Amino acid sequence: MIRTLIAARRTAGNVLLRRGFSTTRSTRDNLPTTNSPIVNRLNFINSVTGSSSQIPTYRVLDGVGKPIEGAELPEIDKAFAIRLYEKMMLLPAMDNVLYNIQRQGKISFYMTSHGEEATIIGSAASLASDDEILGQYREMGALLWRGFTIDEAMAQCFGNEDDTSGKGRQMPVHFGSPKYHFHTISSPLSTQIPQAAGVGYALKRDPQRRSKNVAACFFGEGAASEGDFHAGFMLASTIPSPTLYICRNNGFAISTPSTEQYYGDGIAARGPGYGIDTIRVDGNDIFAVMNAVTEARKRCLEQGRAVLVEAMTYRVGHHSTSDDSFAYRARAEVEDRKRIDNPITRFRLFMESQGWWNEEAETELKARIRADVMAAFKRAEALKRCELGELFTDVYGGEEPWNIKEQREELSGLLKKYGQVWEPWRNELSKYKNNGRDLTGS
Ligand SMILES: Cc1ncc(C[n+]2csc(CCOP(=O)(O)OP(=O)(O)O)c2C)c(N)n1
Ligand SMILES: [Mg+2]
Repeated sequence: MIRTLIAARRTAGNVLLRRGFSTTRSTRDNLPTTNSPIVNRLNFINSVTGSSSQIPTYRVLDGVGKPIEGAELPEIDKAFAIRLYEKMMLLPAMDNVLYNIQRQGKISFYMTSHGEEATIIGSAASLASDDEILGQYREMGALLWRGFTIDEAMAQCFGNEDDTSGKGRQMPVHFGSPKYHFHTISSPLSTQIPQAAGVGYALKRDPQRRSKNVAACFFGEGAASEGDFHAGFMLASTIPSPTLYICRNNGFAISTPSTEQYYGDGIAARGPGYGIDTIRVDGNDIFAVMNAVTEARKRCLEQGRAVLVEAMTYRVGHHSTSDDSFAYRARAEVEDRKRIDNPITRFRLFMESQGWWNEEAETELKARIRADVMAAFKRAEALKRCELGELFTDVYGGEEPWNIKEQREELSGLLKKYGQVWEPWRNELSKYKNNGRDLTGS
């Protein structure tokens, strides 16, 4: 059968040649649906670099904050450097307090950014303040960079009446802010990845924002194992949009190390598969992150296409307050990473080498930040929750549907019956503004 087919093809080729065609399909240098060159050797590939080496990691500052030979520093002055450093330092200060508050049972949950300060602040500082951010959950620093206050962050975590993110209806760290173009975090992993491709496309279609804004999407290397990663990349690749994907590769997805998360060359190797410009960067080097994100953003806008940045870092903290990471990794490994590759220390050493920072400034900053965070915590703790009836608002636009009405009436009935006579309910009601009277009517 095969021999017959080959013979038929040869005959067809000869016929074409005899009719004056200079080439046949089998002798052209590529096939009709691809520009791939024809070769005569079996060449299996398993690397996007062309050799079998891994994609390199871009770096500007070495482990002790010294610029590496030939690397370009971002153009920043002392004031901007101090702003970066202050925000990097604010993150662990807030993380430590909020983590402990959760341990005291005052908030239900928390997630820290320990170890990822350079990736988060460096990226945020390289975006325009009105670029749309779609985060995963560890990106509180991007909001703080844009002007979200410590009070606002505390209010969200406490779910109190000042919570501008969601009136206390979301879990802690599920921030959102239309004012700061920060789309509300949602717990199911990777949903933000296809959504970002859509946001990028909407930006491209808007004459006011076309070539001006990108959709910046943060996700973890673990989230990249979800189907939505591929759906999102497919969308951004085939329906081009200025979507800037920033993967925080911190080595863990809760207890699953990245070595069990993929067999290929990290997340970066997937970008070229989708025809997406890609770079891998040292995520503990704030200057490398800034240069990479600045260039990636420029490409997004100039080409109207997605770009991928994979920031290599290490999750120093536990995954969340629901995790004890020493159950699956050695304490010594974490201590080593904290010491050797600390993104904050690296940047501080650079600042000191420029004469922009010293011990005195460090002591003053730490004391000021600590006082600010503690004061915000006290204020947040003293505030009540929103009115209980807010539980039912903002679910749908337009007229309230019957099912929401029915649920409100049911709760209202139960509260009238048991709200004051049963102690757990009485205690709980006292935490709401007006003690739930908007529903009980008394
Ligand atoms: C669809 C879905 N599956 C599982 C989870 C549970 N979960 C929450 S965070 C997480 C790990 C994510 O790891 P990664 O994306 O690397 O982010 P990191 O926590 O390291 O920042 C998992 C499995 C979830 N929230 N959603
Ligand atoms: Mg991770």
